[in-house]
Amino acid sequence: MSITVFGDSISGNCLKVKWTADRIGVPYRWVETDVLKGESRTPDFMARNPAGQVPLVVLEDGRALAQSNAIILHLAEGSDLIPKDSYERAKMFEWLFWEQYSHEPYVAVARFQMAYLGKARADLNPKIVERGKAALARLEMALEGSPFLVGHDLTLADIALVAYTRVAHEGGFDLADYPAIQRWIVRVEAALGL
Ligand SMILES: N[C@@H](CCC(=O)N[C@@H](CS)C(=O)NCC(=O)O)C(=O)O
Repeated sequence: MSITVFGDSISGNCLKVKWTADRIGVPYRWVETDVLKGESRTPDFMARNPAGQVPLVVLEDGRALAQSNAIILHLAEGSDLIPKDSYERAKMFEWLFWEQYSHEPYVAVARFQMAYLGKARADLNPKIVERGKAALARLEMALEGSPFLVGHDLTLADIALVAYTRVAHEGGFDLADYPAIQRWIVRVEAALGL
C-alpha cells in the first residue's frame, strides 16, 4: 500500500508533491488528472476534494489532504526539508504563505493563461504582470545573498517557489532579468535531480 497522488503533470502545485515525495523516498501511486478536461470536477473527484482541485493526496488509511503546501509539509515531516530551528522553520512558512498569496496567483496564472489558454501576453490583466514582476524582484533580492531561501540548505520553501518560477518564461516573464533566480533554479533542480 502506498499513498495516492492525484495530480496534473502540467501543474507546478502538483509537481511540488512529486518532487518532495521523490526527494525523501515516499512511495506513491500517481493518478494523472487532467484539469483542462475537467477531471478534478467530476462527482467522484469532488467527493474526495470538494474544492475540485489537484493536487490531492489520499493517505494509506484513506484520509485525503489537499493544498500543495499542506501536502508537502505532511510528507516532509521530520525530514531535512524542514528546518529544526524554530526561527528558520517559521521563515520557511513565511515563504510558503507568500508563495500562495503573492507569487502563484500571478506567475502561475500568467503562465496558465498564455501556455494553456492561448492568451497573448498583451491580453493578460496588467495587474497580473505587474505583481508577477514584483514577486520575481522580491525573490531576486532574497537570493542575491543566499544560495537557498532559508539558510544554506534546500527546504520546502525552495521546492514550493521553484515550481512556477522555473517556468515563469512561459508566462512571458524574462528570467534573464533575474540572474540570482537563474542560478538558484539550477541549484534547486540539481538538488532535486530534475
Ligand atoms: N492553492 C492550491 C491551488 C490548487 C490549484 O489551483 N489547482 C489547479 C491546478 S494547478 C486545479 O486543480 N485547477 C482545476 C480547477 O480548479 O478546476 C494548491 O496549492 O494546491
